[in-house]
Amino acid sequence: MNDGGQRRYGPLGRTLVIIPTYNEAENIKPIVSRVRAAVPEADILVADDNSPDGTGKVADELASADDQVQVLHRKGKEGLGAAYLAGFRWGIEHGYGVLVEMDADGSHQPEELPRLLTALKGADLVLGSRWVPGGRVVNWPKSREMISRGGSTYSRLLLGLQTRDVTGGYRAFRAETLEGIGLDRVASQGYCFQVDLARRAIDAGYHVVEVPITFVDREIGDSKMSRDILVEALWRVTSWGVTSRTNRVLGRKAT
Ligand SMILES: Nc1nc2c(ncn2[C@@H]2O[C@H](COP(=O)(O)OP(=O)(O)OP(=O)(O)O)[C@@H](O)[C@H]2O)c(=O)[nH]1
Ligand SMILES: [Mg+2]
Repeated sequence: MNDGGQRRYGPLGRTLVIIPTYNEAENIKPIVSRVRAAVPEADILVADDNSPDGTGKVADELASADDQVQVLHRKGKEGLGAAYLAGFRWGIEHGYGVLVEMDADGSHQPEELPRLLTALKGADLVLGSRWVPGGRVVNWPKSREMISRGGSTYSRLLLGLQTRDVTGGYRAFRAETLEGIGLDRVASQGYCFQVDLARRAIDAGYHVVEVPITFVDREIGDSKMSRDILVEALWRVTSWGVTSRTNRVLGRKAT
């Protein structure tokens, strides 16, 4: 599988952009219209966790006005990872060949999506990357940048990955890659969700490509980032690193 890109890749198939939302009532409309303008052939699935601010209702209005917009209403706040896993399953069941992850708050610019999709023609997974040449962050406080860069570096070193940005959430997957990773085993909680998906794809030998992106800090709405989420990510990544090293020493297969 990881043949340095020499393998022949099948056609991409239909694209589904999954946008998880929790209290993004003001952001959802502009982001949906930007996606529709940037990639008119792609469909959109808003995965809302019953946001108290009525995001789900706004999304329903968008969906009723546009056949290419759908809404997955979920019972309550279960975290970004669980919303994405539900969105991936929905997309695979509905026959999409490409599943895209994108935040609702404008940090991931829809206008950059065509570049990710072009790269996916010769890859199994494309990561929008802030930390490769050409990638950058705009309006992020230095403290946030330090946490994100530090988290990526720590995860890379501990898990032995070459990838520069393992925590980012702007990604395009082939459906076969998600099926091959085995979604049932992915840790769905908090920020380590992105790390877990990336490391599983890399460990399974998929061809993972990083494409530089410009990440723009959210202007409207509240961050869901918390100390608990960070602490949880830290211990999980650490335990994966220790387990995979132990397995390597003992000659066992990865879990
Ligand atoms: N469905 C669902 N979506 C969520 C949940 N938590 C976060 N999200 C969404 O996931 C995306 C990323 O969350 P953000 O709060 O922007 O996280 P972040 O980008 O690290 O933090 P800031 O941009 O600084 O606020 C946004 O579209 C959120 O609305 C959740 O529990 N359920
Ligand atoms: Mg954000």
